[in-house]
Amino acid sequence: MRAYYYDNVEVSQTPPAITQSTTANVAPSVQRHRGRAAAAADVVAIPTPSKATASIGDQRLPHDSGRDLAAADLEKLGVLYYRLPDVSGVDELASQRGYRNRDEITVSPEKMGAVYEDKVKSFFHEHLHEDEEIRYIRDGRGYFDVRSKGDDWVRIQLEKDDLIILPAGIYHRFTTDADNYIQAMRLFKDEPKWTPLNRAPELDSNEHRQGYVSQFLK
Ligand code: KMT
Ligand code: NI
Repeated sequence: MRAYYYDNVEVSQTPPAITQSTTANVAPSVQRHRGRAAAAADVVAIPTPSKATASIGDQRLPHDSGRDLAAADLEKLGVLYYRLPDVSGVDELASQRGYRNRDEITVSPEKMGAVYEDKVKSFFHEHLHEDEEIRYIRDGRGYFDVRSKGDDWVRIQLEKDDLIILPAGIYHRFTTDADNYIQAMRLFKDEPKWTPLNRAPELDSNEHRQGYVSQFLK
């Protein structure tokens, strides 16, 4: 696990100068399919000035501002992190919290086929849930982004044996990284309640959102 502020914070305040790059005029959808080898070059690729604040490169690139956060900082946001090299640790945590069910999801073009791109886009739409979201990474890598107290994005990079608990009511989003592959165990109590509620002013009055705000953002 590594947590850091997402680089859009600086970018949105000061639109960057256009950087010359071989990938500068290639659509993000094309860049994505180039995979990991092209990723480093794509970091500096900025399609057009007008799009500078909307989409600087691909969501699957690191977007690393270099400003790190510790696990203790995540805890202040209600986000709990565990490194569990053995699944027995997950069993223990699950029984402590009353999680009796689990399944596994693989997010990759091979596994999901034609819907992969749409799925990844929908995971990346900012949302909250009315229950905790617990994910235990079994293989591959991915990023969970959560909102800081100041409403900036904090990017949490997860890999095999990382387990994360996002509290009910926190605004977040998920994406695979440039390798386009992650396998994760999803823990749930009875019926999975993962309905994403997309960020909107109306959610300010949602009881689960209010519970989160009063416990962690005040
Ligand atoms: C979610 O809710 O965003 C997901 O389940 C994403 C895949 S699990 C790493
Ligand atoms: Ni979610």
